[in-house]
Amino acid sequence: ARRTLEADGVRRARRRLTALATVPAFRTASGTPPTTPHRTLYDCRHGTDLPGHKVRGEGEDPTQDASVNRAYAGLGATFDLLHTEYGRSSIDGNGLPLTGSVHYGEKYNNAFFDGEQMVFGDGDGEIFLDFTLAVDVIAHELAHGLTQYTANLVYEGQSGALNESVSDVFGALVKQYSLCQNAREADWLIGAGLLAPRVSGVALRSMKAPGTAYDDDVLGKDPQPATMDDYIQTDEDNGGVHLNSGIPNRAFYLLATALGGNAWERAGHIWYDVLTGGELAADAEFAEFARLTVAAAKTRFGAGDEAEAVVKAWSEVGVPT
Ligand code: ASN
Ligand code: ZN
Repeated sequence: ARRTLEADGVRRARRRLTALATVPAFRTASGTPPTTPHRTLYDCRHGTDLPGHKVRGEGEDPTQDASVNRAYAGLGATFDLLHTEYGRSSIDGNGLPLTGSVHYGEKYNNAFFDGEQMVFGDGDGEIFLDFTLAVDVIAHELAHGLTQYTANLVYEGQSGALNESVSDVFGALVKQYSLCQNAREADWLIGAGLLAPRVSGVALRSMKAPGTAYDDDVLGKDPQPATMDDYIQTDEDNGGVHLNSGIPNRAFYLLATALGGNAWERAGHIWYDVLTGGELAADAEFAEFARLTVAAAKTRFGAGDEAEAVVKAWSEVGVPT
C-alpha cells in the first residue's frame, strides 16, 4: 500500500482549530500591528509534547541547530512576503507571534500546522529528509494559519483541496520571493530537496505538472490529478485534499506563467484577495473559488489581460468560471 502523507495527529489537531480565537494578538505599544515578525522556535528533542524547549527567540543569534535556523528564516520569509506585498501583519493581520517546533517525534515523516503553531519532523531519512529543508514547506504550513484566519476553508473535499492548494500557492510564492525568481524561472515544485536520495522523484508535488513529482517503489507514483477529468473521489485524506489540490495548483501555475513577471504580484494578489476578501464560503467548491478569482482580477486590474488569463487558466483544468 502506498504511504500517505496524512498523519493521525494532524487530523486530530485540525479538529481543535476553534481554540484559535482565544490566541492573544501581539500589538506594539502604539496599538498598530507590528511590521516585523515575532518568532519563537522550540526543539521537541524527538518527543511529541508541544511546543517543546525554547531554543531561539526573535532577534536572537542563530543556534548550532540548522533545523532551528531554517525554520526561523522560513517563518521570517513568509512574514516578509505577507507584509511587504499584501500589507498584512502576520497570519491574523494583527501581528500574531509565529511559533515553530522542530525535531518533532522520532523520524517523523511530516510537517503540520496544529491551529496554533508549525511543527516539523526530521523525516526518517529513508523516504523523507528534515522538513525544514524546504522553505515552501515551511510557508505551506504557515499558510494553513493564514487560511484559518481568513476564508477558513473546511478541510474536506473540494474546499479542503482549495485549503491545501492555497498553502501550496503561498509556499511557492514565498520560495520564489526569497529566491527572486519570476514565474517563468521558477520550478513550481513543492518540497524539492525533501525526498531521500534513494527515492526516485524530485519533490512532494508539482504545481506545473501534478502527478509527476515522484514515481517510486516505496512511495508509489505521485497520485495528483491535473484536471477535473481526473478528479479523485476517495474517503482517504479527507476526501483527497492533498490529491485534488493538483487541479487548482495547476490553474495558479498556468495563470502566473501566462502573465509572466513575479507570481506574487498579479496572480498572487488575485488569490490573496479571494482568500481574504470575505466572499469565499468556508465550504466553497472549485467553481466558486474560480468565479471569485475572475471577479478579484477585474476589481484589482480592470477587465483586461489579467481577468482573461484567469478564465483561461481555470478552463484549461476543466473548472468553469
Ligand atoms: N503536511 C501536511 C499538510 O500541511 C500535513 C497534513 O495535513 N497531512 O497538509
Ligand atoms: Zn497542507
